[in-house]
Amino acid sequence: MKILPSEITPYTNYLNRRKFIKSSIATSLVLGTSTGLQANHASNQNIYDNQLDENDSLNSFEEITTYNNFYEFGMGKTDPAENSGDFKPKPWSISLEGLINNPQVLDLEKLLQKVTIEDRVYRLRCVEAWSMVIPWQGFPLAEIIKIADPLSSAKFIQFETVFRPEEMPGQKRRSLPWPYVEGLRIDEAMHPLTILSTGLYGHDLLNQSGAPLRLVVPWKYGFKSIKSISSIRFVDKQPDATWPMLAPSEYGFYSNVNNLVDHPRWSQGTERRIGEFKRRKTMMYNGYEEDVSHLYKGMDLKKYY
Ligand SMILES: Nc1nc2c(c(=O)[nH]1)N[C@H]1C(S)=C(S)[C@@H](COP(=O)(O)O)O[C@H]1N2
Ligand SMILES: [Mo]
Repeated sequence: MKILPSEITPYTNYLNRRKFIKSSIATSLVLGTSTGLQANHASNQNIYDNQLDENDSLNSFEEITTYNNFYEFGMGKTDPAENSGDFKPKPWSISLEGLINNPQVLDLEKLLQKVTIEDRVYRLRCVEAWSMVIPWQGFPLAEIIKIADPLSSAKFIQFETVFRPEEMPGQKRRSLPWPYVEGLRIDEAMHPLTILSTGLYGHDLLNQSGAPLRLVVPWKYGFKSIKSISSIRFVDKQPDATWPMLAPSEYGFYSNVNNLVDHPRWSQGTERRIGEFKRRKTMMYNGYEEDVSHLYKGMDLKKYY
């Protein structure tokens, strides 16, 4: 696949281009590519972007797919792009487990025929204080929760990444306890901003971005957005999550973007947008305060970081 250098697309151009290609069904934003992998991306016309503004230029496909965190492929930012060539995201299944009425193993291809893939342009803010703006394709996590049909005792969801050391060279080392796990409270998981992503820029996710299915929770630090998900388990207690387990004083379960609560070793007040030189001020809840602050009403955000 070839990506043109002209893909540092300003946000407004992206919108105009979207209008321009409105009539096409399988939309590819990367003009001139047709990999046949895009059948799932018959996106609907509503781009969810209401919290972005004209200062939010899209990061390029190149930036989004060469500067990554995905420790299963190594700890450096370019490792995921360089070391993920052997990973096989097809075929894929996701098991639904735990406190639900419909435990089952979902075939991803079949699941994607049942859901509507939408465009969601979101900011992604890493706990390391860099950020990007990414045009995702995906569907609300709530869709899978409906299929699972949780019992009333299910209060949290735990996600797990696949464990395949033969395909994921980083898993041969103990840089993290494998498999990578993450969790959400069930109301956070049901929130309409929370999506499972299958692609970006109209392309299926590349391996380094979490193919074939990864979580995106735009108001939380990046490590919540767990990649290459193989199971979704409904539980009654707050589940383990990889980074909070490793270093609980540095990474909390909630990990909401909060410019007022610093990481013990650095400030969370500003961030570096990839591709920019000058630092930006970090916004509360990454700019999604209007949408999500009600979820945390009355909670001490210094305690529940
Ligand atoms: N399975 C898994 N998921 C993961 C990670 C990881 O190491 N393994 N890294 C997380 C971190 S720290 C961030 S910031 C985001 C980065 O997503 P991106 O590479 O698509 O920008 O993925 C998250 N999801
Ligand atoms: Mo991160």
